[in-house]
Amino acid sequence: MNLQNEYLLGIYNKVAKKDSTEPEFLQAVGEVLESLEPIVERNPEMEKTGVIERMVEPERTIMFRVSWVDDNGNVQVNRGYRVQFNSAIGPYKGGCRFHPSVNLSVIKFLGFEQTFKNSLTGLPMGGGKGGSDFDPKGKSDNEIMRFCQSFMTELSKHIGADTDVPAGDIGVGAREIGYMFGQYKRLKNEFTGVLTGKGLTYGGSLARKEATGYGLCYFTNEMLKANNNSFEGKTVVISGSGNVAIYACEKAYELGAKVVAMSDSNGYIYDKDGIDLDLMKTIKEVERKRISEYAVRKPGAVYTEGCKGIWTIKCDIALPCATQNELDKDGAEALVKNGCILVAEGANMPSTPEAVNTFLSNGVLFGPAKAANAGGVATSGLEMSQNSMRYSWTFEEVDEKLKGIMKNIFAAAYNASKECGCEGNLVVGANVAGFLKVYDAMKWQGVAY
Ligand code: NDP
Ligand code: 2IT
Repeated sequence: MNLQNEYLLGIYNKVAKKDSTEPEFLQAVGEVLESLEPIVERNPEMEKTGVIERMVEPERTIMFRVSWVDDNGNVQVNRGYRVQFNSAIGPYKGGCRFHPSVNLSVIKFLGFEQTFKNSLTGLPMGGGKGGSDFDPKGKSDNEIMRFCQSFMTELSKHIGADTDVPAGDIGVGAREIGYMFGQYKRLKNEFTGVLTGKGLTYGGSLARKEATGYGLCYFTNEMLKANNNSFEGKTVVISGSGNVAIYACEKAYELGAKVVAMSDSNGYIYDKDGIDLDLMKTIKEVERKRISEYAVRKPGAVYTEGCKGIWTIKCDIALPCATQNELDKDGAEALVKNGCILVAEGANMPSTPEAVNTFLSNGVLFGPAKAANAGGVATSGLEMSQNSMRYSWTFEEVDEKLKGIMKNIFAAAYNASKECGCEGNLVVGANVAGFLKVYDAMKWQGVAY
């Protein structure tokens, strides 16, 4: 962290003191405050509104017990979270994550970033995030259902189609959303668009499943186009093998690239002939098995234990799509050494601050998460619109809108970077462009809530 502006440094120091046990949250706040330096210096009146001080404190933090009965009849207890971060520009909106690493720091960093990401989409959505330290791995379908029902029994008291609209994230896909939606409907006797990422037979949007990965590639394509380049003939490495990674892989192929590596939390596979996406989907989406299984079934593919080694594979484009801080300085240096020209983040905050600096100082084109992975929540916004209209658009209609939104986000971030005097630095550009709309809304809505 390298904050010079006294006012912003003061805000950071207060947060660092108050939330000293929340490293991920501090990391996310530090990055945004750094980006705001040029505009705060140009607009000293910003200080008087106290908007930035308010932005770093969530409007509401809900923590709750989730108890459920496992298949052996034993009672299990997990902790549930919903952080309603900012509702200045619309109802709280953001996913729920089920993973043993979930804690308040992780949910707060995600909710904080979501506020600016949602602003960038141009749609009227505030920021929120939720989840639980529940580990879905190895659980039976019935256990997943009972957990989701218990989680929603409490969550339902705090959400609503015009209040807070959760969705998926790590460990929460169509199956979990279905169980949670069913429980919400039972409790409230209401069929509303209270969750997004729903199944297509009960209010889901076409192209939502594909949206984050496709959007990431549309955004990457804009970055490449601005540099007179394209996906055609490029070698791509993608970390993760979940929802975002799989559909990023699909779109990268469609745009003419070859994807040679993917991973999970145990290890990575390298397939020099290009990943067989149908096989990957079968193993990951249908059978829910480990990625090592891919190397067992695909001749020529190699599996390596441990996930960080994936960044040592030579590629033109790297798309980290697994989790926060998965790409550190060593990984970034390996990518630079091997001639990587572009890194775009499908996951939230996958690159450590040192990795980001390594990319920026070595001329690697860098697409930060808030902008590059906003296609998922943007399409959730489109699902909300369709639910409100009681109407559905075709796959092509949603996909076209998604493309347009990613194009606009790139333009907004690029232009903001130019105005801040660091043309092409999309970290600064995305933070500033996302911030300005929320700033204005908070300023005009006054101080007391
Ligand atoms: P999934 O649960 O579908 O997939 C997650 C993938 O990341 C899996 O391959 C998983 O491996 C791997 N992973 C998870 N945690 C770790 C870890 N601690 N170390 C190494 N690998 C890990 O989630 P998504 O694809 O939906 O989400 C991936 C990322 O994208 C997250 O950062 C999420 O916040 C972000 N994102 C998701 C959006 C969405 O619409 N779903 C939208 C925008 C961002 P394993 O199976 O071994 O756990
Ligand atoms: O991080 C994210 O943007 C998501 N997990 C998607 C949120 C959403 O509401 O679709």
